[in-house]
Parts: sequence; C-alpha cells; structure tokens
Amino acid sequence: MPRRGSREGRGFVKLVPSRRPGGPFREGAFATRLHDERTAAILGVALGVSFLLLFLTGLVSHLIQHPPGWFAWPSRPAGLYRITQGFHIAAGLASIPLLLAKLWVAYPRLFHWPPVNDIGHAIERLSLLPLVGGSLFMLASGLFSIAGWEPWGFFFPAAHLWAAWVTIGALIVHIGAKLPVTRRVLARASRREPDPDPLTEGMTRRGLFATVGASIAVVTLATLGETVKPLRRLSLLAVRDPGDGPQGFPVNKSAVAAGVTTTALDPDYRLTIKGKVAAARSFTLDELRAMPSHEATLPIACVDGWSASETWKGVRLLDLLNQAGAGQDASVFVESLQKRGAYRAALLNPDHAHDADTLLAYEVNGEPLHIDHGYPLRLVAPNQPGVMQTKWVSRLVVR
Ligand SMILES: Nc1nc2c(c(=O)[nH]1)N[C@H]1C(S)=C(S)[C@@H](COP(=O)(O)O)O[C@H]1N2
Ligand SMILES: [Mo]
Repeated sequence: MPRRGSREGRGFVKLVPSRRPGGPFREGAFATRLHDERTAAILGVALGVSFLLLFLTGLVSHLIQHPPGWFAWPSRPAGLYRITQGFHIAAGLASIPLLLAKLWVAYPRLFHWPPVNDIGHAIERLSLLPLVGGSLFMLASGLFSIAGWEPWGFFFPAAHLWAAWVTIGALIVHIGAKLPVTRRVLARASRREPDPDPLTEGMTRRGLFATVGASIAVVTLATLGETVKPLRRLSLLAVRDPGDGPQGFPVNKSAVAAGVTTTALDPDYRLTIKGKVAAARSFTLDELRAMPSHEATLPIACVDGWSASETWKGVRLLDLLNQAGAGQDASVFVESLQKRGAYRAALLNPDHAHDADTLLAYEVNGEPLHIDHGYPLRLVAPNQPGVMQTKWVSRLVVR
C-alpha cells in the first residue's frame, strides 16, 4: 500500500503536466544553428568580457568622483581618464547590438521543458530576471543619459551604479551555471561542420556574427568621433561634436544655465583661499594675471564620453597653495560662483592639488576664457573627469 506522503508528492508533481506541450515547447522547435548552444556561447563570451570591462571602467569613474578613504586616483598619466571613460561609452554602445543578438539567440530556451529540472536550474533561471532586466536597464539608461534625455524621476548615476551591482552579481551566477556548457561547446570548435544551406535554413551562423560585427563597427565609427577628433566627420550618431561650441569645444552647462552671468562679470570678483592655511588670501583677476603663469595642454573628458584637448594658461594651484601656506598633504575643495547644482564644486585630492599642471585657467588657446567655459577662472587638472573641472571658480577651501 503506497504511503500517504508519496501520494502527496505525486500530486505536487502533477501540477506540471507530464506531457510536453506543443508550440514553442515541442522538441526541435528552434532547430537552426542560430539558436544553438555554440552560437549562444560565443556571443555570451563576447558580452561577458564587455560587461566586465564596463563594470570596471564604470566603477573607476564612480570611485574618482566619490573616493572612499582607500582610493586615490593619481594625476598621471594625464589622459588616462579620457581613455577609460571613452572606452566605457564605446563599449556600452557596442554592447547594444551584442545584447540584442544574444537575447534573440537564447530566447527559445525560455520554452525549456520541464520548466525546471532541479534547484540549481531553478536558481539559474531565476537569475535571468536580474541579468536580462539589469542589462537592458544599464544599456538603455546609459544611452538615454549620454543623449541628454532623462525622463526618470531618479538621479542617473545612482541608479546606473546600483543596477550595475545587480547585473554583475546575476552575471557571475550565470557564468558559474553556464561555464561547463560553454567549455564543452567551444572545445568542439576545431571540427568545422559545413554551413547549412541559407536557402532552406535562413541566415548562417557566420552571417549572424557578420551582421552583429558590422552593427558594432557602424555604431563605433559613428560615435567615436566625439572623443577621437580625426573621426569627427563620421560622427553621424554622436551626441557631441568635440569641435562645436565657443572657442571650438563643447559646453555642458552654460553661464546662463548656471545663473552666473552677473557674478562672473562683476568687477568686484575675488578668488579666495581659506580653510587649513597659514593665512586666508584673496586675489583679484589682475593680481592673478600678474603672478607667474603656466601653460598645459589637457583634455576636458566628460563622463558622457566626449572629450576635447585644449591648451590652457593660468596660475598653478600649487603656487596659490604655497602663497597661502597650505600643507603638502592638503586636499582642496574647489567651489564655483554657481549657487546650486551637483557639479558646482569638486574635491581635489593632494596628488591632483599639487600637480604642476593643475591650473586655475584664465586663457584657452591664447584667448581669454569664454564665459561659458568658466570665465573668470576655471579649474583644469590632469587625469580628472570633466565634472570635476569646475568652472567660474570663486573659492578654494583647503582641508
Ligand atoms: N560650475 C560648474 N562647472 C562645471 C560644470 C557645471 O555644471 N558647473 N559641468 C562640468 C562638466 S559635467 C563638464 S564635462 C565640463 C564641461 O566643460 P566645458 O563646458 O568647458 O566644455 O565642465 C564641468 N564644470
Ligand atoms: Mo561632463
């Protein structure tokens, strides 16, 4: 006589019909090689590498802007941030065709029968929700943000960062679950099978990869010009032309938008230095111009992926710090005339504050700074994100 418990057990299993349903669930419903494990694995490896590099470059950019105690971003090499952030945006854009292809190749797996084999399989399938949702959110929110379109009520960097942790966590679970299959199907690489007949089977696997590769090439060539100047003319999809704007380079926040049109032109303008100094000081623009000047060619590298290298002239921050008697380990909080807004001030770590090329610039490319570029004074520092190159500087607080 069967025990009660086992009969109950069978009753539970019966919730899932024992017969495989038809339609997309039937065996061989997606028989072409475009949906097979090998195609999915190849796209998966490419996407996995891209996502890990996106995560690292994104994390670096976040840490630079919100440094915890253990993190100090160096001021050299001067153009490094331009490269890490330029790469972040380029890899993010290139991942869009890659992700779409991967989802299309893998979607038949949603119709797996039975829906779950065991607990491990259930976890792997559940992790697809944060993985797919997170990936779509990351690429879409990044794209909207660089396009200057933020229809959400939340602050982009925070949402982008938190979704990144969720996505990368789900990705690690996914890699762990798929590693054996991936290794097995990729090891079979050398035994090349003939391509299927394109007339009866539609696109070949090689055709799919060529299409994805061509899409990536087009997206990259049509946007990279916003940071690689020789490609400017190809930049049909780029949001920014790095040569467009007053004095030949872009403006993110204009003087009007920042509300500084009167204060920046005020004849009573003074730059003040205070905080942990031997003596607080203040300087008129003429006094600053009379000090030894220094020139440096440095990029403005925006987190949005555009960048422009210019030749700046101004006083060294180091000279001002020495005049005020600040210590060698001083960090400097640089504040703008702009009263409100997330980017009205930036904290320079000691390395950046004491770099010989860190300037409070009053000229660019031989001309007095345009008001939209920060007249009377803007900060420029080597290897620093654009958001921390404060414009319309009015106060330095030494810490
Ligand atoms: N005071 C102030 N400085 C600022 C900003 C700002 O909004 N306010 N924007 C920053 C950002 S995001 C960038 S990329 C650069 C843009 O510099 P540009 O306008 O000279 O090209 O300025 C930075 N300096
Ligand atoms: Mo920026």
